[in-house]
Amino acid sequence: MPRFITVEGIEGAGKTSCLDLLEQRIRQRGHEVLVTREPGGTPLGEDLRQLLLGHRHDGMADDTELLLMFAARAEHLHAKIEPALVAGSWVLCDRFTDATYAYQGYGRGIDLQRIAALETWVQGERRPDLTLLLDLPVEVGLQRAGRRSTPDRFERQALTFFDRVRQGYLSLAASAPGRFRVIDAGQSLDQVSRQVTATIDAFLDSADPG
Ligand code: T5A
Repeated sequence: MPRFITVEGIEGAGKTSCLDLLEQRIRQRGHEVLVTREPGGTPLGEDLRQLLLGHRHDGMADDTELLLMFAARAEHLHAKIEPALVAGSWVLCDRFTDATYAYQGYGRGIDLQRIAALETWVQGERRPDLTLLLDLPVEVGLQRAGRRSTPDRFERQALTFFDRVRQGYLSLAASAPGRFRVIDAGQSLDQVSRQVTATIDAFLDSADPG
């Protein structure tokens, strides 16, 4: 049965290298893999991503931001994720609804129950089968992200915002230990890769025993 796997973490956590490694290991076991991202993943979703991350709408209301995230997600599920799973492909997604709980919920302060209501509306029963949370100190993540590009609308938030996001992710992981695997992403790339490999190999073993 195809599986839906998501990768989460604050900015600069190292999701890109983690996704590459996951894709490689899953393909080596003979599975098709679709790699995608949020917000985005479809033409409409990528347009919404520009609106969400760019600076043209810097003062956007928190609820607008939340609804645009879920609008992009509805399109993504409808046009890409669900068809891929139905066709038998595994799906690897760079961020998903845990990011909404972490950023719009814990970060912006939107009531988590309102997010949960949208989650049920947009996703029905669809939830990731496995989520890797790349956890690291906020200062380290932002320093890594900052070395690479000019800050987007989220990267301009204060350190305290990202502290709330990080703690939010850790609370989500603690509340769903069966789905989450927390990776210590503050270590060297080699050490992080070893943890990611061990995690996905164990998951693959349990997904296709024998
Ligand atoms: N968002 C998203 C919400 O608010 N709500 C939502 O519902 C969703 C879905 C998306 C933004 O949208 C927000 C969250 C985000 O702010 P994004 O571009 O998808 O933006 O996410 P970012 O986190 O901004 O992406 P980054 O590219 O910054 O993070 P990555 O992918 O985790 O970092 P990566 O892999 O590019 O690595 C960054 C740098 O660090 C180096 C890499 O080589 C790279 O240069 N690096 C390491 N260096 C040393 N040691 C290691 N272990 C390293 N790992 C990576």
